[in-house]
Amino acid sequence: MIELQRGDITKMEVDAIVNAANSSLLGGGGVDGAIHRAGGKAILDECMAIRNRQGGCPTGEAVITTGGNLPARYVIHTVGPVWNGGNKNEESLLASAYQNSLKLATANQIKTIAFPNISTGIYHFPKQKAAEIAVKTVKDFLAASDVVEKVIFVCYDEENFKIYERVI
Ligand code: AR6
Repeated sequence: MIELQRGDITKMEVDAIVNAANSSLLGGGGVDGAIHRAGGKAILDECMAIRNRQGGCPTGEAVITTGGNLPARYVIHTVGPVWNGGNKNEESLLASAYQNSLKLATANQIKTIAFPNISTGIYHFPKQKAAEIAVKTVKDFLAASDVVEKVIFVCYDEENFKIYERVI
């Protein structure tokens, strides 16, 4: 089951929200900044522990932490690709970011999960193409999933919301 919402992902009452992080896991701007601000220090503490253990999170992969003060119990931090013209494997790396987030959700018995529009802000991935990849990857995953039941795409900007309305 797929849903679409316009708004702020930090407010979502779901089992997990996904963060569009960077490989350092130390926080940043955009949705990453909003999640760390709203979720508090517990999230950053766990990110630091993961960093110390495995040296960050490569592009296309995902890690999981507490949701801290958020309504969501967990935050899944994934790293989308920086758009670099389209010949640097950006499309498959974006699909991997969604897939690996969903695999981690499955491993943690997460039933409901909300995604932001990964890579479409500071990382400049073209929004239409990103939405097509996101929706297809999630649909394919849900069709074969018996743990994750609901995926909510949370669009912060109007342009992405309109694109997702058409793509879904
Ligand atoms: N809720 C939902 N979506 C949001 C929110 C929010 N509160 N705030 C922004 N967005 P971006 P990226 C949307 O730039 O492109 C960070 O510095 C925004 O409208 O957050 O993957 C990280 O540390 C856009 O559609 O992430 C990385 O360094 C989408 O979130 C880098 O940015 C993603 O925009 C990652 O860049």
